[in-house]
Amino acid sequence: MRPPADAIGTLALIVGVIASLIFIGVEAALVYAIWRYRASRNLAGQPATFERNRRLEIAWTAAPALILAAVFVLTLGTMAEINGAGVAPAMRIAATGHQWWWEFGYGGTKTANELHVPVNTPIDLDLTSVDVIHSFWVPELGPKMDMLPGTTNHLRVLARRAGSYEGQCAEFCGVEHAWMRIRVVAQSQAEFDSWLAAQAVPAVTQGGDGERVFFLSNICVNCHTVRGTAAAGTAGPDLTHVASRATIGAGVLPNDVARMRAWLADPQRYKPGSLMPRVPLSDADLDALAAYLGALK
Ligand code: HEC
Ligand SMILES: [Cu+2]
Repeated sequence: MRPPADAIGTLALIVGVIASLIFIGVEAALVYAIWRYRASRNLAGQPATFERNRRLEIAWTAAPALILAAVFVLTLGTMAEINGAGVAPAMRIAATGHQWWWEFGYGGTKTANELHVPVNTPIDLDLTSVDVIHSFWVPELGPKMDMLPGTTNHLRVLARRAGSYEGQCAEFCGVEHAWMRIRVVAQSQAEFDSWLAAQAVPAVTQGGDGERVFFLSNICVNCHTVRGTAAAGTAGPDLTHVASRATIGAGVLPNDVARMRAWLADPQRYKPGSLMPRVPLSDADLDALAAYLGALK
């Protein structure tokens, strides 16, 4: 199957051409009428009036009806195609909206904000939300679809070429809606397999200062999971391999140790209203914590 976005693009092109032809026809008739019946031609008397021109009325009722019927049939075909057209998905990925980040589940392996997919492979995303209505939209991959609390919607996506694709929550979902970006990384099947295998591995215990701070007073671990450790919170993104992601906070900062430290020092500075509170920590603790998270590759 071709990418759903291509099917939508073709339909948009056809409708655009039809609309352009109508526009040109109407404008041409208008210009002609202005010229033909201009005042300087000084035609005598009242202009002719037309009442009950049956042929004309049938024509201007039937023509739009036929055009719309054609567009309707094409739209039904496109809808069937973007839903998969009977092609079974090669893979299902759970995608859950949170205020204001994305959770992706590959079986038991959870990750956040960065969706990895094998290239040229039909994939169904099972979309839901844990809080308000979000909407998953990566324009180059497929249509947008709402994520509703309590139900699961299915969205077919397919990436034709390897590379990264940008997306965005498309349903206003609160103050940080604008910083709810999606990054999709499409990879060859082999690259994808090794990425997923690496994500599935639990974190190794580092035993350093940063790890101690992370578990301190049960603050971070109350909200975050690091698989392989006692940290099992679910209010925030899974951090098991947080350093493997390109950005922090659903796109708000590029991901490196310096920016990680800045984020931890005050998430509210970068994402005001974000559901991660500012945790007061000493400079030394921040350094150690950023180094710990930076090693969670
Ligand atoms: C009350 C729950 C809560 C606490 C406590 C908390 N966080 Fe968070 N954290 C979140 C949420 C929610 C997000 C997502 C913020 C967003 O992107 O809008 C987040 C995001 C993050 C991110 C970015 C993850 C990503 O994928 O971009 C890191 C790193 C992080 N937290 C580390 C920590 C550390 C370290 C602590 C302890 C000092 C901590 N958090 C305490 C809820 C919490
Ligand atoms: Cu949203």
